[in-house]
Amino acid sequence: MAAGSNGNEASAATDVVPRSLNSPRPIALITGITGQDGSYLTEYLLSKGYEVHGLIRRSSNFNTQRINHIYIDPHKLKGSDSSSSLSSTPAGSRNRMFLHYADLTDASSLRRWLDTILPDEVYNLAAQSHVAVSFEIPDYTSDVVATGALRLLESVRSHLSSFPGRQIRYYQAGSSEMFGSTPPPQNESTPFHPRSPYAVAKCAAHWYTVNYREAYGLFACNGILFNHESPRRGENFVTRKITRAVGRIKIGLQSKLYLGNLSASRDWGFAGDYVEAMWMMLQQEKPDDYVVATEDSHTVEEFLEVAFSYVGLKWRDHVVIDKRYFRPAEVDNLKGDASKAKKVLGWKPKVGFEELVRMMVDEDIELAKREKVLVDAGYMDAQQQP
Ligand code: NDP
Ligand code: GDR
Repeated sequence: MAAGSNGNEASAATDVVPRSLNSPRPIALITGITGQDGSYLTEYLLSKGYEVHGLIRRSSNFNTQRINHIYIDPHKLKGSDSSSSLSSTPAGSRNRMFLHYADLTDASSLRRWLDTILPDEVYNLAAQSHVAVSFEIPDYTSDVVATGALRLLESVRSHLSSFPGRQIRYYQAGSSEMFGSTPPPQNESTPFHPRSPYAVAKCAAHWYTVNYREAYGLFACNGILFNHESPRRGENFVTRKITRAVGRIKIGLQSKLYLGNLSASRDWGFAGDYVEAMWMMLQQEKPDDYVVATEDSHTVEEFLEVAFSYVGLKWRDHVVIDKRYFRPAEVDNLKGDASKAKKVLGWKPKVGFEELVRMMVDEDIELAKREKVLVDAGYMDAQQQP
């Protein structure tokens, strides 16, 4: 794996772990393992005793920051033979997370890793997941989000037909964005009315998943997840953009925060809670689709109020509205009805809205303090973010 901070590059290409068909552990394959949800899901599955394989895409920069803390570099394990990466080595037996290069735009790579890893569960989390960016790169977004899901489903189907007797349980990362302009509360029977190329592509992925379930009997589930956030959230989503700014303003590294539409409402939960629901869906007797949400909704302005006031600041002193952050079509109001997930899966969120905001601000204050040390020592410009 590519590890940024300690300078190690444990090449994904060497994480080759041929699996025996009678592995004692359940095996999961995750696309999008380097993303917010991928990192929490990996931690969760490892805690349950799984062997976890992640598909990562090639990047000109290291893209594994969110999972570096989990990775065990086989070269550093005592007694390991660094020339070998097979699971029979001490390194392989102690390390239960493995990374492999693949891409949702490359069907052959998906099929190859399925055939090699022989997973019991496949979680399709990979996506070009930024709604606003999907208006800029609609073709690519559709290729990864919609056709990418189809490529993976088809790879699973053809893999299973080549390995009679094997079973795979498949999770598709669906989104509340699919409901778009349909008014809340939204549940599994609410009609979709997507408002962006991203949301349209997620609708296609949703229906591909339903179709493979109905046509081929695949154990395939759609999780229709409402917004979920954490200190690992990408920095250009509004919640993290706000909490990063709060941290940096509080520590004196910036003074303004440029935002778009403050009146949109979202049902924001904690990502760590939501990955548990993904796993629970795949443990049921029958495959099905589930809405996962807190059932509590707040505007962007309310998020600002809680985040800034938590550290004694007034958001109106710092926020500047910038038209560039408005979208060609907006989703105004999302609030989920997760009663099916609560009843059937026994799932419920543990972290509420204000606790989530405070958790994110706390982490970003600490991050800003570390940045300040670098700025004061002349190693970093205040405008620059590492
Ligand atoms: P992130 O944007 O944090 O992570 C996306 C992941 O997909 C990253 O690992 C990224 O790799 C990977 N990826 C992107 N393009 C490709 C590609 N072409 N091939 C392979 N991998 C690729 O998203 P989240 O973790 O927040 O979300 C996970 C999934 O859930 C996504 O599908 C998202 O659309 C969906 N979702 C998210 C919600 C949320 O509120 N977070 C709500 C509902 C659905 P890299 O690190 O290299 O960029
Ligand atoms: P969303 O999340 O579009 O709901 O998609 P995002 O945080 O990007 O936007 C939420 C709302 O905030 C408004 N907004 C801004 N958004 C961003 N990114 N930047 C700004 O400066 C800004 N100012 C205001 C937006 O207009 C919007 O109304 C997320 C992603 O994780 C998707 O992948 C996922 O499917 C959905 O959540 C559920």
